[in-house]
Amino acid sequence: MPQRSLIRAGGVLLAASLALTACGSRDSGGGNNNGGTTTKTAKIGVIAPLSGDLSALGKGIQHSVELAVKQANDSNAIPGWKLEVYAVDDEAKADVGKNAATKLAADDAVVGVVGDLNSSVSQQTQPIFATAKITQISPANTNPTLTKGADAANPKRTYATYFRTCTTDAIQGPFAAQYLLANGMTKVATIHDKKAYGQGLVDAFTAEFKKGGGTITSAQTINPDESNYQAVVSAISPTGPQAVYYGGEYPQAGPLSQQMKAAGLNVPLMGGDGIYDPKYVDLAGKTSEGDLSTSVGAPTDSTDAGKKFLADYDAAKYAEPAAAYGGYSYDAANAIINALKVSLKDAANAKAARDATITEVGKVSFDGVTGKVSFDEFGDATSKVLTVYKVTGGKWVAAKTDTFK
Ligand code: ABU
Repeated sequence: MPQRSLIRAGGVLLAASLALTACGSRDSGGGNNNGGTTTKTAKIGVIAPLSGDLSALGKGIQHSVELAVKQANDSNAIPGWKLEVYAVDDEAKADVGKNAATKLAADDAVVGVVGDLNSSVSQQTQPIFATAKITQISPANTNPTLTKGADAANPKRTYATYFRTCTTDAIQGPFAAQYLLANGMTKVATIHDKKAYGQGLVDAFTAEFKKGGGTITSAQTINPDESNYQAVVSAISPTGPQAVYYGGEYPQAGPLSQQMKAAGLNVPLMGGDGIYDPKYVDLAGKTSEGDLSTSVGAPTDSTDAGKKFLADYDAAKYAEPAAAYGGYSYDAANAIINALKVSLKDAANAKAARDATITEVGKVSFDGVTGKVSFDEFGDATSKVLTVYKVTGGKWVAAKTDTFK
């Protein structure tokens, strides 16, 4: 493993690596004689935004995978093998993600990857991992086309190597629509950032909202590279919405909420999991009180398994919090680790286990920190739990958790 990657992979692994280096050098996925016992190395990649606006989420993904790998190594979960984390930065950009995925695929020791965060980035990395026969599990991609293809009426699995532990916007958008309708909000304006996630989320929301008798008073888009949304706010204000539904992420949603309220449009902004982060409240300011989001799963601290994960994460003293996708990343890493218990058993090296790892990940079924972890025939998570959060007292507070029906 290149020294630079080890540093990126976090202090715990850096320390582990230095200890291993003291025992002798090791090749990529081959054997290493460590005090008379041969130990082979397999790597789990992390591909996520580790710098830039979304790095708060990306770092939580990275550290959660590091925690799962550390626990697996500590318990000697795969006899004869040590796992390492190889983390690369996709910067939340499709072209950067493509290069980062190519780097991971070129390392023969990589057998599975957790990421990406952004659906628009995974659209570019999926074929790279598929060609290399590397299992990819996203803890955060919610765009439905990544698993079922573009034709929702005739779903076809896109890549046998791709799985996700979170649910999709085909469920998240309608869940939000039903919540607003149930709370008497029948007139809503929509805005999205024209990216795969934002547009898909708003489309799914709109279909369910109209089906339930709601009216979309205005449908607008923004350019995510801009920060002044006055033109859009001016366009939707006269249409009298009771809420604004936003498809996109918190770096744009926070300022949008702030500018809406400053212009006198005092209605809640609601978004999906892309705005469920404390940074949204920081950016939107005090007037974000009452704003809403949905996010995948139940709140992590609402279950015993989730509480234990968060306690272990705190004890490991990572520099950044687990954030919205920590639990899903930890479960994704453990899905790969569970598969590796079978696929690495008789493998001569890590690369030789890639094919079997894909098959074994498809078969996993275990109680994770986000609930039961298993995948359907498309690679989607079988769990359909979502939560609505409301900004209350300056932070996100769970308002409703349910299984989508
Ligand atoms: N699921 C929200 C953010 C990531 C995505 O683009 O899907």
